[in-house]
Amino acid sequence: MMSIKSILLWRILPSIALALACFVGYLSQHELPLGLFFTIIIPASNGVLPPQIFGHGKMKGTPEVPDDLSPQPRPENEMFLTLPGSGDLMPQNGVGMCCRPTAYDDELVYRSTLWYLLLGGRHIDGAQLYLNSKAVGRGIREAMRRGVKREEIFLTSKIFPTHYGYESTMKVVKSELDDLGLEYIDLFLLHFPSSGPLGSPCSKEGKGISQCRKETWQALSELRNKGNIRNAGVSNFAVKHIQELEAMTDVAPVANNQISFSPFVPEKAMETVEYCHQRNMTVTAYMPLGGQHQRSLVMRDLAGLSTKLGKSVSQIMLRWAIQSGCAVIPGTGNPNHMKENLSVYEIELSDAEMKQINELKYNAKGYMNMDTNMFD
Ligand SMILES: NC(=O)c1ccc[n+]([C@@H]2O[C@H](COP(=O)([O-])OP(=O)(O)OC[C@H]3O[C@@H](n4cnc5c(N)ncnc54)[C@H](OP(=O)(O)O)[C@@H]3O)[C@@H](O)[C@H]2O)c1
Ligand SMILES: *[C@@H]1O[C@H](CO)[C@@H](O)[C@H](O)[C@H]1NC(C)=O
Ligand SMILES: CC(=O)N[C@H]1CO[C@H](CO)[C@@H](O)[C@@H]1O
Repeated sequence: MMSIKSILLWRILPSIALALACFVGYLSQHELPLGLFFTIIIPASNGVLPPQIFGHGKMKGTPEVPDDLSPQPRPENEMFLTLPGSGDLMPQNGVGMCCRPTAYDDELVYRSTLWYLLLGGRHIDGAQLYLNSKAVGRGIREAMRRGVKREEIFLTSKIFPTHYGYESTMKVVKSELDDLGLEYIDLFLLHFPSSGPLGSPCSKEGKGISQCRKETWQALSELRNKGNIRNAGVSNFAVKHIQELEAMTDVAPVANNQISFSPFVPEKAMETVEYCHQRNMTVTAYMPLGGQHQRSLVMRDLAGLSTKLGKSVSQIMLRWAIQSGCAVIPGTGNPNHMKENLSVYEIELSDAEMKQINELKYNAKGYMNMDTNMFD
């Protein structure tokens, strides 16, 4: 008879190793293994069955959109940022399409997109990495069928660094357009400065990451001239990465940098935002409440202001980012949260209140900093 120890050693451990090996093998055969990883891990770690494995349309969180719901008026006092080059207007208040379980169930993504547009929102933040562009596109097209104008919608997508390279960028933008079922994308970003140890079609030709970013930018500039995308931008870029692109000739201006921004980001990220503003680039702030550690402190320290204004701390922080000259893209699949988040156009913080928030500089310890120099 085998002992428990030897069963564990000879039967169970090898099975686990085999399962892991199959999983890793499966991931590496897939178009965007990292994206697939998130679509499985994010629902699983929230105790939800991953739709990529167990099927879409089973998750709760976003109710069906009534057939007779027509477009509601856009929010009053809506604010916009002007993109350099095209002069396009980007609504400062958007919705994000990643990183929560409901962002990986295609049926819920379809509903969230449709809810958001019918409730009057117009700025949607997507990406190749989120693997949900087909569902976002279905939602947009259904909203258009119900009367929302395409020209009013501002849609962002992003190319992941594992796809950097001239030819590959051409393919990714085409495949995003096919998935979305749209004629053009409003803003297309380089998602990160680098893929770290993971390669790209460009790096496999022996080129360095800086060269690969430039070739990707060249391709985006040409796609912009052809009208496939209306603006080109970057995400998580530090000043030095932006300057490389600014030094190129006959290419698109850098229209946007999407980075993590709150009063708690390190000095380097603050400087990046200042630099972008000086250069008239627009900035989109994600994680405006900081990381988990800052979030609890901010809740405590802004409780008074929250009571005084009759608005939640989250709303105050979204408004802080807007009044700091940035766009925000809070993620939610819940129509009630969408309404709350869109209502930040109703608040206005005084100079003294803005100053009070700017001064909430907790130490950035434990801060998850995706913005700068991640891998270089
Ligand atoms: N470029 C990049 O590298 C990068 C990185 C991270 C994120 N992003 C973008 O930024 C977006 C936002 O990401 P984030 O990290 O800042 O996350 P977040 O939007 O701050 O957090 C989303 C969470 O907040 C909840 N929520 C939303 N509205 C709410 C409300 N009114 N009341 C209570 N809870 C509410 C959502 O749950 P419910 O669904 O239940 O509402 C969800 O769990 C992403 O979707 C993505 O588009 C970009
Ligand atoms: C930014 O815009 C302002 C106002 O339109 C203009 O005066 C300034 O020259 C621009 N700066 C750059 C760096 O383009
Ligand atoms: C009221 C409000 O502003 N709610 C949410 C808006 O979106 C953020 C996500 O960035 C949530 O955390 C807030 O609770």
